Amino acid sequence: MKISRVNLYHLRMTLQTPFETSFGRIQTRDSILIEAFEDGLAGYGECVADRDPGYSYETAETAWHVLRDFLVPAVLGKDLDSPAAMQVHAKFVRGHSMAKSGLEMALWDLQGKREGRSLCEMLGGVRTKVEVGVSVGIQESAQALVQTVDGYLAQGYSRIKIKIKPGRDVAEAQAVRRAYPNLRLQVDANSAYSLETASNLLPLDDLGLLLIEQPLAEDDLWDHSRLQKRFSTPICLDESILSVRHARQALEMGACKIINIKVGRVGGLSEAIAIHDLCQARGTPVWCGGMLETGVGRAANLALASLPDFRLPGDISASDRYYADDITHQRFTLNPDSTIDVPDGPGLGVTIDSTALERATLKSLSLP
Ligand code: OSB
Ligand code: MG
Repeated sequence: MKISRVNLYHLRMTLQTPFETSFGRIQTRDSILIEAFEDGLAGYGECVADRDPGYSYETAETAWHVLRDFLVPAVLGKDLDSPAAMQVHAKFVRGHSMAKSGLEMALWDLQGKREGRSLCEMLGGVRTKVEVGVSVGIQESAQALVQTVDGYLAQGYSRIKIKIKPGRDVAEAQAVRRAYPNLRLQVDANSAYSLETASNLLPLDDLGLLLIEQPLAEDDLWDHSRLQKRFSTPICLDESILSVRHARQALEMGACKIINIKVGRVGGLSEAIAIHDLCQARGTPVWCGGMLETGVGRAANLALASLPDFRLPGDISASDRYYADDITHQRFTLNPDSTIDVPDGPGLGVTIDSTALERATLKSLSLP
């Protein structure tokens, strides 16, 4: 394929409810929509960098800069054998995984549309629907948390993840466990602890959690390996795994027993598949994380989660959990068995609602 033009849209969308994690509380979500053209056909990708550098050092502004000044110029007019070939031209850019990932995604969508194949089919997916759960932000109190969880269970979600931070952890998890003895439950600390302060989390080991996600710093595989020895609950890494090399080293070190794969964090669908394949070969389960995506990124996550080693429910909730005014015509809805259907149309299988896109756009740019 050969890309002749790329449009960038910096979006800001209002969340249905504020979302609070150990790194802050947000009411709106930024992202960049990437629209790549070949012969009048457009492919779409989502860059999940947010306004603030809380989860990652990338922001919508750094990603805009890197896309505009480096990544898009590096692929315009180049002959690309495959969407993944874009990574060869992007190699001179160190890091900036979310920027790279959004561009690669647009090429997958374009190729799928050209060939009339769904992303699920292109990636080797084996399921027509995938199990999903909800990631619940930090609430006012443990009691409010149980009430919020209640609401999601009533909607049909059968796996709950709760966000924790120091001082808002064990009591919260115990309260949810007491209310729902058999619920599939997991926690996510988003790097809020050190090896020392993580001792406070030891009571979590008695709650039968599916996993404890990213307790320690993102650049600290070694201390995660020490911590895992103290817990029988599997540690799952999110922020720490930026590539298939990190995944291999984490597994060899015993730093985790489960890996959360996010397309944006690892630099694109091709790297996500490489991590999936490595984990599958080593008998390690993976699951698909979420970044509060719009319908574009959500479609990609559903396709990815249809691969065989995605053995735990993903953070891929229904569209209405996130935005009232999404940018795709398609709305993803929850089936009664806590699954969401994998899109089967060409490429991502979604179309852009240009009116909603216009409402969400802060600025746009056409290249060259
Ligand atoms: O750590 O998994 C995370 C959202 C933004 C940044 C980081 C995370 C999250 C979530 C939300 O947990 C998952 C979702 O998209 O529903
Ligand atoms: Mg996480």
